[in-house]
Order: sequence, then structure tokens, then C-alpha cells
Amino acid sequence: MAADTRADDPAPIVVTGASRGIGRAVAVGLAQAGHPVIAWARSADRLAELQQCGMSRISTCVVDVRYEESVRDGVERSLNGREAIRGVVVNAGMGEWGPVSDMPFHVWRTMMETNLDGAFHTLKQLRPFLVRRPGAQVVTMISDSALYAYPQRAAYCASKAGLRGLVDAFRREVRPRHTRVTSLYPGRVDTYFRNGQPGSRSTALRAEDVASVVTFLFAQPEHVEIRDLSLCSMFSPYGPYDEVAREGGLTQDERLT
Ligand code: NJP
Repeated sequence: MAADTRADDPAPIVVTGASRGIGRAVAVGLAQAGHPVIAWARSADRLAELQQCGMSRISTCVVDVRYEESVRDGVERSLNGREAIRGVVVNAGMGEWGPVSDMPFHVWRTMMETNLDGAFHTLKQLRPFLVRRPGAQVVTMISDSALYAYPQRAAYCASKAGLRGLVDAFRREVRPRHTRVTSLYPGRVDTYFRNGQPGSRSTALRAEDVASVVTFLFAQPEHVEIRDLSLCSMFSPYGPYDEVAREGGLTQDERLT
């Protein structure tokens, strides 16, 4: 039987797409919970700002997950001789909406390269470091768009459905080595996604909501495997489910029925 989570475990957790949005909140949340964190993203300035926010447990590395060489180089530079990691949060991603008929091929390709190739390179390059530490964890930021198809989102849905398949197969490959793999399926989150600004999607989940779920996952004892987790705001629809809780709750009449 495996031991419980080791509180003083010095092995770091890699978070991809950690310069802003969900990834940044996850990096901060994990560091606050006591984990050493390695934050990856392309924007050196935003990574520098993340490091300056007083988080001595966070180190950073500029990595573009679309490219195998960049990920390989990032692994080498950020792990710096370490043999094992505590886990990875595969989070880097992007989305652009548009009908198939109007979508330029380069936009389709960029979504595939970022959301799907990026996860492939990350999982492939980090696998040896995961399996050397029994109980290591992989958390992947998938989407309700992997479970339900939406018009205007064919490229994003395809990339996230592909990611779901990749992650489910990877789970079976590494489970015998005691690596745990969780697929997260968030609904709308109030971030910079699709050129948004935090605050513009007030009914959505906050990045910190998702981060607290990720921190919870990394606090589980090593025999606990949480495979799939859907999460959404009560004030946003999820997949085909349009029903939303109303701000302010039910009226007096509704409470009686
Ligand atoms: O988006 P945003 P979210 N290489 O734009 C990084 C999924 N999701 O936090 O490289 C490396 O605020 C980028 O950094 P930079 C979504 O599909 C979201 O909402 O410096 N990093 C930034 O840190 C995605 O997988 C919603 O530009 C790359 C981060 O990714 C994940 O959640 C709903 C990169 C994006 O931050 C985080 O998205 C849902 C690259 N090539 C799933 N390209 C939602 N927000 O509603 C981008 O179901 N990044």
C-alpha cells in the first residue's frame, strides 16, 4: 500500500501555460500549498512578474509547447539535473471560434499544435520524470468542448476531444508505474481566453476556483486516483445544459413550488 502524500516532498510540479489565467492561478495555489512549482509559458515578461510576486517556490522557464525542441530544451533547463517530478498540470491552450467554412487553415493548425501537439510533447518529455516518483500526478485542462460539440467551435472541440483520447490512453500506459492522471473538464472560466479580460465573464468560474480544485487533487493520498472531473459555475450553462441558477436565488413563489 502506498504512503500518504509526503508533505515535505521537494519534487516540483510543472505547470504549462502559467503566465496568466488558470495556469497562473494554479501555479500560485500550488506554491501556497507548499509545492515547488516550475512555471512554463512563452511570455518572459509575465513569467518574470509571476516570480516577483513573492513566490520563492516558483521558478520559471520560457517554453513554447507547440515545438518538440522547445519542450525538450525546457525540460533540460528547468529540471536542471533533477531525476523526478511530483507532477505536471497540462494547461497551456488557446481557442478561436468560427465556422468550418470560414476558418483559415492556419488557425485550425495553431489550435491543434497548441492544445494537442503541446500536450503530446509535454507528456512524452516528462514521462520519465513522472514514473520515477511513484504516486506522481498528471492533471490535464481539457474542456466541456471535448464532451459536447458546439457550432463555431469545430477546431477547439476537435483539439480537446483529441486531447481527451491522448490523456485516456496515456493513463493506461503509466498506471502500472503508479502515475495518476486526472482529466478536468471545466465550463466557462473568466480569464484572458479568446482575448477576454478577467472580469468580463462575471457568471463564469474564476481561475482561482479551478486552481483550488487542482490543489485539492495534489493533496490526495497516493492510493487515490481521481480520473475525470467536470466543474462549472452555477451561473453558466455547461455543455447542452442551459439551466442556470439565478443571481439572488429563487423568488418567494418559486420556493413554494
Ligand atoms: O486562457 P488564458 P485560460 N506554449 O488565455 C499559455 C482551458 N479552458 O487560462 O505563452 C506555451 O488566460 C499562455 O501563455 P503565453 C483552455 O483551453 C479554458 O482560460 O505566455 N504556453 C497562457 O499562460 C486552456 O487549455 C476555459 O501566451 C502557451 C495560457 O496558455 C486552459 O484552460 C474553458 C502557448 C492561456 O491563458 C487555460 O486557458 C475550458 C504555447 N504555445 C477550458 N499558448 C475558459 N477560459 O473558459 C498559450 O473549458 N499558452
